[in-house]
Amino acid sequence: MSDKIAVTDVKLKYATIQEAKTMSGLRLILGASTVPGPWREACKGMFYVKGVPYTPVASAGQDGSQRELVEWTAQTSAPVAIWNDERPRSTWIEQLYLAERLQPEPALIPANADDRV
Ligand SMILES: N[C@@H](CCC(=O)N[C@@H](CS)C(=O)NCC(=O)O)C(=O)O
Repeated sequence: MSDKIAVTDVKLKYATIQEAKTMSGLRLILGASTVPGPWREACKGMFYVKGVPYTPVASAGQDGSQRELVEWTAQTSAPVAIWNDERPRSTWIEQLYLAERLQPEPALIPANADDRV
């Protein structure tokens, strides 16, 4: 086993942004990097615990740039969650509320506001 992480070690099969635009359901635009980014892993984790399936989508476009990401989501960060034809959600709080709406159980936001801090 090599002590280096290679691009081929990434196990997720990523759709392109072009392909993802023709799909329905949940698509998560993720940085297709071998290093596990905290925002990406947290976003994947939220939908994993909810049991909501998603299509991973590579944030870099066909030409390796962010052009297609910006055209679709009007910003440059990842992850971005897109549910059906709703607007792209590029911040963690929007992604959390989307996860809660799509699958309320198990709840990730405590019902009692005092328990949220
Ligand atoms: N937009 C996210 C933050 C995600 C974030 O900062 N992601 C990093 C990579 S893990 C990124 O895309 N940075 C590049 C950029 O913001 O243009 C949020 O507000 O929850």
